[in-house]
Amino acid sequence: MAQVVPELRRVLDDDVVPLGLGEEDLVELYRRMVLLRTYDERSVVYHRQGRIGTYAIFWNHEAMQVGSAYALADEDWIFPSYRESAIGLLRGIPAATVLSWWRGHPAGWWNPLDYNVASICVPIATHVPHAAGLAWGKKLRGESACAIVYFGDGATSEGAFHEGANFAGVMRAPLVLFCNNNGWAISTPVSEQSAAETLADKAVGYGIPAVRVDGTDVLAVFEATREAVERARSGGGATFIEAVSYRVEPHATADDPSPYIDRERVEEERRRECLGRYESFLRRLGILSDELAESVRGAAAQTMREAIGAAEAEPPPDVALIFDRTFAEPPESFGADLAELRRVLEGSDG
Ligand SMILES: Cc1ncc(C[n+]2csc(CCOP(=O)(O)OP(=O)(O)O)c2C)c(N)n1
Ligand SMILES: [Mg+2]
Repeated sequence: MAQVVPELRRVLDDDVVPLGLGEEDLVELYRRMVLLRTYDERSVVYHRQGRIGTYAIFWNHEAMQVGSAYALADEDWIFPSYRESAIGLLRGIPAATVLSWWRGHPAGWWNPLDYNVASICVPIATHVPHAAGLAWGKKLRGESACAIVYFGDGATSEGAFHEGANFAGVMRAPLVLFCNNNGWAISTPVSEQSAAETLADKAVGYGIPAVRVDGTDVLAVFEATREAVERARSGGGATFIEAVSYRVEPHATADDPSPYIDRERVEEERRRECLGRYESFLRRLGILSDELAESVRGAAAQTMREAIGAAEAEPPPDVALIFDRTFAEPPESFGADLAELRRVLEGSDG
């Protein structure tokens, strides 16, 4: 029977490099974490300037996203939730595209086949069955690719999570179920979300092996995901990874966590946030110099400056888009509705 070891796996504190990772990999992991960190911090500023709408902050989630994605091959599929909105950057999706998504602009959507990255999923857990189905399809076709699906602690209470996990377990689908357990589903703590001792326990009921890992330890996340990917490719089916952290920022820019959050815990977690921890590790190993850190940060800042410029240069979408792609054969009334909408908009300043 599948069993869960409740302890969290950690690597960074031991100053050992996981087998198979060279210095170049370690620097590349750093570059990717800085890119996501910069994306996130710029997005919050961009939101404050009123240039994007509500934004789901992922500060201190970078180790989970970068470490897990680094264990994948390009043929493997990524199914992000809104918390992993920028994970496609690691697959070459332009930052301007993701910024446009948050601007609600049609330039913010991409063809998933171009990057093997599915659309960003906002409804909680509804993408878990999609990912399970895609992974099963890969297996049916005899392809070696697998899929990874990201979701939060709260998502493990949703029906779609259980349907997807059961399906992946029964079909031995090559799927990595990656649970970002950041302690909160908006204002609901994990303790009120589930009576299970750990969220990884839920995988046991579906016959899926599970592992718990320190979500702020990029190398531990990488190792756990690499094992899950190896299992998936070798016909061993799905794995559940519970990556544990603590949300130190609001759920999203529209949230005020002050009435419910544990402020002391936030301060404590901020002191051991994932990028700083990884930087210290690299410095202890003599891999990261001030010059290298500065050039990596400079490159990420430049990427974001250009991306913001490119997103803002997008012309406003035509309102006809509201009616496009809703029906294969649109009802006749749409013509009149669109004409009415144009008439109203022309009469207003918008
Ligand atoms: C099906 C569905 N129900 C409710 C919501 C509203 N909602 C948005 S985020 C959220 C909390 C999700 O928490 P968790 O799964 O832990 O993910 P996190 O935001 O912490 O990454 C909820 C309930 C939603 N988006 N979709
Ligand atoms: Mg959560």
